[in-house]
Amino acid sequence: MKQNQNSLELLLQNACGKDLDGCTVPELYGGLLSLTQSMAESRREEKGKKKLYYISAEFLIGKLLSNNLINLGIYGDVKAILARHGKSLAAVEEYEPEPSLGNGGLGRLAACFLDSIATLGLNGDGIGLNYHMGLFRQVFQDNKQKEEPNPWIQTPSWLKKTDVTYRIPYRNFTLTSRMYDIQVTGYHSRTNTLHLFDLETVDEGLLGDGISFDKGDIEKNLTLFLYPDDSDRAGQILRVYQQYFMVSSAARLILDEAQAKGSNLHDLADYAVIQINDTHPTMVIPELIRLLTAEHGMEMDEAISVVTNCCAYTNHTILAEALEKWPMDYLKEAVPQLIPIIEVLDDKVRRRFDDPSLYIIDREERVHMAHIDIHYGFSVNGVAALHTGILKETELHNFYSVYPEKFNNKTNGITFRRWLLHSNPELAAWIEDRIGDGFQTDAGELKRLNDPKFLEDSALLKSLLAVKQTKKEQLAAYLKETQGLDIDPNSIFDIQVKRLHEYKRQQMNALYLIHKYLEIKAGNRPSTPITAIFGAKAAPAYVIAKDIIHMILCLKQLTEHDPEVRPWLRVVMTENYNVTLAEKLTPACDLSEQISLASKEASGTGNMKFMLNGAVTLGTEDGANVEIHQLVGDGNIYIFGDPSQTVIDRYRDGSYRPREYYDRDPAIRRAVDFITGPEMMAVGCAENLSRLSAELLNKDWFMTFPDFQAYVAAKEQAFKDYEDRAAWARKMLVNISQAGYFSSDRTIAEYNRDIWNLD
Ligand code: 26Q
Repeated sequence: MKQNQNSLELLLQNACGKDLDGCTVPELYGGLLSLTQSMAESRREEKGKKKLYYISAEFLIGKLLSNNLINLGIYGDVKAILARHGKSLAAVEEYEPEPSLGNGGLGRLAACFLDSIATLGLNGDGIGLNYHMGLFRQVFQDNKQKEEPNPWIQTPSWLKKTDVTYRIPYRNFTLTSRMYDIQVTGYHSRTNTLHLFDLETVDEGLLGDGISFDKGDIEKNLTLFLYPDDSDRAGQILRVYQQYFMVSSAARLILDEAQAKGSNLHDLADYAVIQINDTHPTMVIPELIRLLTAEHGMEMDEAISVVTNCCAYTNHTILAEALEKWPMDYLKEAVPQLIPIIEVLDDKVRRRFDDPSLYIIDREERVHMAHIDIHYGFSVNGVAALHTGILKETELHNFYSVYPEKFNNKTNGITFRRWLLHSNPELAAWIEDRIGDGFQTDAGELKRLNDPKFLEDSALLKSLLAVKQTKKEQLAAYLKETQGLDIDPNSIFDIQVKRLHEYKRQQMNALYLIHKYLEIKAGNRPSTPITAIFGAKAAPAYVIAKDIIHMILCLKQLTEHDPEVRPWLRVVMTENYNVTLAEKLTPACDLSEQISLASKEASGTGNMKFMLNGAVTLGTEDGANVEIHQLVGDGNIYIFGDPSQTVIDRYRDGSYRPREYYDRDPAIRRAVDFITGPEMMAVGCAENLSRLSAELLNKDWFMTFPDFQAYVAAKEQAFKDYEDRAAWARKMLVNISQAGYFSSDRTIAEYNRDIWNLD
């Protein structure tokens, strides 16, 4: 080890270009970056004929340095070397900018998958876009969300410019895409690549106020932003331009690589399998068909069948509004060359089936992207058992009837390297002391913790609680330092962090907090103080989501300034929730809020991260919560609320009237009235609070009222159970022991077994 450290130290010194003692944090960062890059490079191998291309509009990769050090097996050594020179690796980690190239779950999943693909030694690369600004930076002003640009590309960078360029044709002009590469290190394994395409003429000077910019000037703005606000036509068309830029570059790369390996393109499916991450990359299907026919002389029918045998589609949502349907007009304006192909694809469908729900082009001349994927791909998968079931039985039932063999489930997973080894080394060490380090590569080994010899050992349970306490203290210190937030590590940490969306029901959590606030005012104090922690960004144009943030921030202000309530209930909302913050919040959580309206959350992945870190879930029977419930059993999870079938039926018969619940239930009435009551009005903005209250009373589209009482009861039960520390620690341990199923290594092994078949 010492020998290793000595040679590593020399390498690092060389990479930094000077003695470590004299290095600043940016210099150490630069040195470590170039050292890891060259170590990763040496782990590349061209293996196997067939390659997976995971195409995604988002890769929410988070910071890379520590993850790479861990995967290369040198994290401990580097930390020790720096320490010997009086330097802190944590300071270098803090300095690294986070690439926020994703919105939420779908983007983070893509990043976890890349880690597992490399770790399992599979030949598979990611393809996406190099947005200059990641997802906006969120700041709070006057209890409201404001968006600021979030540039992340600095020198030095993990991005490597390549000499691969492609000409991308649009209706009126042609752009040149250039490929940038980021290495993807596997855990003690090979290195793969994330290819991010960019446009060199992008002009960051185009930025206006906040995150506004001139959407018309495609040549200057194409890759400027991740998902520019698409609430207007210009934004939506820009999205079409972006998607085509990504998939046309991808299609050319895939054909080039296959040909270089000896493919005659008729046998493309032996060389390439393409996983389409939601519908954002769907245009790769018509684009590949176009290239095969127009540039490689293949007959249309054959091209269609070749492409169909290469493409597999993952669905991540059943919310109708999130299913992409592009008006033909948009496509005509941006990418007219795809229109004849899409028409042929639609025509073939019409000849085969006389069911309009299966058509690609609907009566309003909109192109249903998911329908292209299902007809012209060989696999369709959902991301949790319940979700896939709903796709088969409800949302995509008509497709399932004609293509039952295409449908399959792949329950999501998370990489344990980032979400345990990196974010919670204390817990990883605690586990290793009990069952050895086999769980690092075989997550199923965690099951060995589910043993009476551990579950009944009170000293051991105490030490598990001590790890949790350490992580809570670390989080409290971090939030104090970085955001000026004051939280008490001796309180219960009740955490809901995820994108702000009505279906995820942060508003129901907020209604509970109002309820609790009023109970405390009435003298009903909890046994242990509660800290409710939120973290969430709202889409810039999503009005009600922003109103919900406003309500939470007002509640924060109220509880903070109320001496009767403050000792017992704190409400906090972390600013700019991102991967870096998630890594700090996850290990510190006691109660994990997964309270989406049943049937709406396709899977969730935060739920898995919390479980792995010994939090107990408070959730509905939705997404992967269903599988968590099955794995841990009734006693180790708090499940409440109407089941998905009840919800689906209620939507179908249109019978839900929120006002009836309001009139009937005094607790609901009291909480809803509070939103527009004098206390809230004194700290908040009447327009936002009234709009939110009216929305709940007149619409409540995601049915918070029907689940409210059950939610309050389940939460109170959880808080009560928390008091028996040994019993709670047992629940924590059962959760950790059953989390192995949610390793993305398992998920990726299943994708490979059932869909990709890489050797
Ligand atoms: C679509 C059309 C126009 C503009 C934007 C979009 C759009 C953008 C992002 C649609 C969907 C997304 C992202 C979806 C997403 O993150 N889904 C989540 O995927 C996770 C991984 O499978 C699941 O765990 C979550 O349940 C699911 O919500």
